[in-house]
Amino acid sequence: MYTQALDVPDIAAQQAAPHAHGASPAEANFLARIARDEKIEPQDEMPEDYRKSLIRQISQHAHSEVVGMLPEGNWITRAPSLKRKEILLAKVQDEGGHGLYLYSAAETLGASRDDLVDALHSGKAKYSSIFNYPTDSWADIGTIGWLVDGAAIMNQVPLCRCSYGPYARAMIRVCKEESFHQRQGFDIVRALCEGTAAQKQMAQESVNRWWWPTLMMFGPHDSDSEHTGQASAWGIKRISNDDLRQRFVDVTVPQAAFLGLTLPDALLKWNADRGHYDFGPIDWNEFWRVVKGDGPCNAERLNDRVQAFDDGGWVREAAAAHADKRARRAVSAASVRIAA
Ligand code: BYC
Repeated sequence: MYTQALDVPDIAAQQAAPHAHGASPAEANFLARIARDEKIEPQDEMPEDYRKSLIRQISQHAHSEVVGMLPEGNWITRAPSLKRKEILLAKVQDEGGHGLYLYSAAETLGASRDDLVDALHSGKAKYSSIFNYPTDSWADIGTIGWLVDGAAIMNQVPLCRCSYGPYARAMIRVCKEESFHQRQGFDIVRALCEGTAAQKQMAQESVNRWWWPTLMMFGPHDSDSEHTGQASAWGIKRISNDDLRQRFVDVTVPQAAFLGLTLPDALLKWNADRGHYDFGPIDWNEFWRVVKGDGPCNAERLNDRVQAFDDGGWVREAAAAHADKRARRAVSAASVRIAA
């Protein structure tokens, strides 16, 4: 259900034209390319603000993938069977891989990996609010896969069509892997719902905790979203925060019904006039508190990330020494060939 390509409206084509008015020839050319839905590649001319905005979004996305390994990593040693452990290990490794593709995509825009990582470690850069909540039970691993990865796919499928080539291409592979993640999560929740009453209760309790934070993943309402207008005009954002959130609610409600679970929102109700589910208000105070560093696990997540980075220092040193040795060997082999 999450993997199918979304019917994406061409926001860029609709919005780029007005911005071309009064633009320099270089900007007008850039906007015309966006309107034609051409991919912008690293060597192409691009407005400085476009480059900066992409570095902001892509690096925060990379940080989210890497920090996102922590809540689930917490359960690798406690997975209930060898099969579940293998699947979870593979999923967490995938998230690390997504972080690496995304840091590489940001580097194509001239960003330095060290600067990006420093920004995360110093608390300057954001990462997704969702990873600042604790994983208290095994059911949380299922809920993260089902809801959190489900929300991530909803947001990321349109990014496969984003105007910046390296980001769009990275997203294609990421979405394929996220689709497996979503299914494994759904499978965990389904197994719990088909199990004992206590197991089903564990699933329900987990969904009660994760539902609202998952809806917050899509970001502030469109009316409060600082970047949506410009990001849409540049073809980075194809669907707005509120529209993605609504699509997510619409596909998830029937899934919860299939599982026999209740979503914790008394105002959740099908609205035949709109052709969508209505849902209750989001607690934006909680959202901004968590985004600004005061969520249940913000401090723990950053400490763990910094610790993991420091612990991996010897690997980076060894890899650099190995690359240096290979480079020196290649130079001496080339000079032997020239001499011969
Ligand atoms: N959490 O103007 P807005 C995953 C910030 S990884 C924190 O709407 P924009 C997974 C926003 O950055 C999923 N901050 O921004 C991994 C901005 O602040 P700055 C991660 C948030 O960029 C492992 C300010 O609020 N996905 O799923 O137009 C295991 C104003 O917002 C959040 C991505 O990163 C938030 N939830 O739209 C399992 C996708 N929401 O930057 C799963 C790529 C908003 O001005 N990113 N903010 O300081 C995007 O699509 C967009 O950046 C967003 C926000 C929709 C997130």
